[in-house]
Amino acid sequence: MTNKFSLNGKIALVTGASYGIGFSIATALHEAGATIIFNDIKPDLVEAGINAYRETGIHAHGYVCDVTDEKAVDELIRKIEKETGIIDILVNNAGIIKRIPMVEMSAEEFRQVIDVDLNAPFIVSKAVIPGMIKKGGGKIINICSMMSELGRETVSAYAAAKGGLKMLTRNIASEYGAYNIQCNGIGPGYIATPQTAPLRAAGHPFNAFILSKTPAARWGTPEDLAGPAVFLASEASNFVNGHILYVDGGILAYLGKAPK
Ligand code: NAP
Ligand code: GCO
Repeated sequence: MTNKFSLNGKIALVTGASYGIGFSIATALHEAGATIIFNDIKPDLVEAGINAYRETGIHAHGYVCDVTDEKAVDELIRKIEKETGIIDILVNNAGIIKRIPMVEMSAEEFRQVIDVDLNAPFIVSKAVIPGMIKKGGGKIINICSMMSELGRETVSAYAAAKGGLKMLTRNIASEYGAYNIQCNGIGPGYIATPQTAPLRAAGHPFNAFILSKTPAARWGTPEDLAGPAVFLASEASNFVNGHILYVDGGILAYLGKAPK
């Protein structure tokens, strides 16, 4: 049974993975046997990422690439296919959030979030799928969110993007399942990374709020996503397609801690 979770001989691209959730997922995929490729938008972060991977014993291939730039993404995928090989596993992890009340958010700010969190997974998946078809199959994992299911104040663009990403996941599963490509999502709960650092600042009311909404009464860690990512990247999930696996400590199942 453990062999079903092996990624030996597989090539994995994790976008936006110089740190945070992407770094943790890439590390887990490596530990399962995969060759790790990642990109980031800033050269210094790619360099820092390569060094951080090296410190954990991982020889990761790092590239500077803005995932919203279709030409740059196409060039990156062709370069990877030439230098390393056809990608078996794609994790669309790169993402941004802007926390602004909707009526105060400009259309440009809205577009920027949609561009990174929804358009980019389309662009990167579109570039990678032909190679997967040629190779006889592949795995695409889209990093969704609680906001694929729920809304809250100030995150209209992010929720719209992550809701759309849930349906893009299902559509890729529908359109390319016949080519032995499985496309699923991981929906993290509230995870302690730089993206949520403002919400976890000392005394921020959101911190107590999330603890009251999470049965586990803790923030998630990037490492909590490692096992689910290996499962969805491996042959253990070959008949799982179009599924969003929520890794949220039970938030979506829980009304919240009743006041005493
Ligand atoms: P993070 O700490 O903000 O890291 C995001 C990563 O994406 C960074 O490496 C960032 O690079 C990269 N990135 C942003 N825009 C990019 C672009 N245009 N091209 C290439 N790379 C780009 O976020 P995180 O918390 O690790 O989240 C990772 C993913 O999980 C995101 O999709 C996020 O929406 C999702 N998620 C997070 C949580 C959470 O609680 N943290 C929960 C659910 C879902 P730079 O630093 O150079 O910008
Ligand atoms: C927020 C948070 C969330 C998390 C995550 C939850 O402002 O509510 O940033 O959006 O990042 O997406 O799953």
